Amino acid sequence: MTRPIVYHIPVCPFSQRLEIMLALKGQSDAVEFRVVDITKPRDPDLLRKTRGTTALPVLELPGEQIIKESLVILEYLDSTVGDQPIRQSDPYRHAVEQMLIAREGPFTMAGYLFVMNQDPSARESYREKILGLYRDIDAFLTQHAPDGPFLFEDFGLAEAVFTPMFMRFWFLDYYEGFTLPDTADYARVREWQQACLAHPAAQQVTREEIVKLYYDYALGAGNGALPKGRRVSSFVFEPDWRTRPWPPANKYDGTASDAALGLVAA
Ligand code: GAZ
Repeated sequence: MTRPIVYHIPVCPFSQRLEIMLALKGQSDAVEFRVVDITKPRDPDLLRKTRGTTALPVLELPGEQIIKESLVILEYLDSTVGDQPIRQSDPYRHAVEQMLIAREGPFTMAGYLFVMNQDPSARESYREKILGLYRDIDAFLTQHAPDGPFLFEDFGLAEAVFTPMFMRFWFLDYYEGFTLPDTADYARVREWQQACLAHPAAQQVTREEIVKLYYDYALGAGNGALPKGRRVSSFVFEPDWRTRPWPPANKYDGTASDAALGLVAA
């Protein structure tokens, strides 16, 4: 039988959701992952299949049926791969996890805008914005899962959705000095975040990889775009991120050179 194909960017948080879910089920080989290099023009055949849209991940079923949007792909694969879904089977409990998942869009957007911000005077307002969303999640977890650490007994669907973002937000720590305040109004969400980050099914990326690859985001250039004065994206596969030095953390001082970043031979 031909396996479904996921076209993805290896370090993309949206595709890591799928990898985590498959790892939780012990079904990592049920899907074929095909890597797309977003620093290069998109393959015309894939562009035809996706009808001109470029956002990844995309799931292709045998027969060229295409499913877009990570949360939709996640639920589809959860229903069709392995013998038991990770989502809650009880309708009320599933509604609870869906309410939490409904918060991921604004949460992702807040972190994304914060890391990409180039105006030092706006930092505090981005910080306040994301802290407010963390407090909302704290209140939600305190209401529905006071004992923790997860929303239900085990790491599940909501955790698969949020964990990749918690990991991407390592770049907020590095480039913005942003961490959760050590106060009671964040205690429950901090516990959740830490348990998510530590789970063995969610170790597809490391802090070092995130910080190095997302350097261009910190300079305001997202999705494989290039900051002014640079010719090589921080998302390139070669040279491998492991061989590159840690980027400068002072994002408001302009870009380091391709050479200083280890993106080209010095
Ligand atoms: N809603 C879609 C989904 O599948 O859930 C979003 C998919 C998406 O934006 N994919 C990006 C993409 O394909 C790659 S992942 N872009 C190329 C294109 O042509 O559209 C990282 C973040 C973040 C948001 C996005 C990403 C990221 O906020 O890696 O941290 C910076 C893009 C935290």
